[in-house]
Amino acid sequence: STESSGETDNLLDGYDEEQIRLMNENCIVLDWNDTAIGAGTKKLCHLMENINQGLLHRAFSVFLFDSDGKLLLQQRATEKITFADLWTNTCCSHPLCVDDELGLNGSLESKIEGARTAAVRKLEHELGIPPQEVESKGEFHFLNRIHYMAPSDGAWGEHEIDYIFIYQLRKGETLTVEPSTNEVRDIAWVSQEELKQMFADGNLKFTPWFKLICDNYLFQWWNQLNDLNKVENDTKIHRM
Ligand code: DMA
Ligand code: MN
Repeated sequence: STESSGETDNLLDGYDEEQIRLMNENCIVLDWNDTAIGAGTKKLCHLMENINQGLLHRAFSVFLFDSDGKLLLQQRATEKITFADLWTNTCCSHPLCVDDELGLNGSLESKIEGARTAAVRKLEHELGIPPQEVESKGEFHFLNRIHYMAPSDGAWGEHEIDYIFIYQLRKGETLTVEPSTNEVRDIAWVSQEELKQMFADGNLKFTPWFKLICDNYLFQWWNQLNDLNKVENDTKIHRM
């Protein structure tokens, strides 16, 4: 069902109007093999009471690197309903139940292409990066899929199969980045050392999926940025 139940209507009281509106987007509901089995609103998919009964949806995470190997991070806006104010990777969101994001023939290739289309859409929406720059100045690499669950505050949380992408800017290219204040509070371009210093700073807080990906994969990938073909296109779903 895509309708909200009466008992959960008041859960959104007091939040930002734009973020409440986005809770009506239709996420892709999945079985544990990443097959689309229906649609569910973003609100429905992010309520722990549904997640605790197994509700799972599709997501993507982009790690965007400049040609010097610096990673673009964002601090989520205070307006976000889940994981507000936390530092995280460049951009995360959900492919929606629309033709060009669903992966229409059900193959992994078409699902990756759908997630990539959603990534281009949200790089513009959250960070103001023009799609034509994304398409012309660098390349996406699909790394793998990570299945994880993480509670946020109160009633909200995540339970996703997350398509992980590295985007690499080509030598000499730069991107226009103009963050939307409703989505992003701050940004930073960091080296591996600078990110490790951020992790060591007790005043900074990070999203659970970003920590998970950093602890298990990111630094290995980061050391292979010039030779990603050895690590990309892993078809396995990694359960964490
Ligand atoms: C959801 O990200 C996706 C992952 C991988 C956590 P999000 O909460 O930033 O989604 P949105 O930007 O659509 O609110
Ligand atoms: Mn989600």
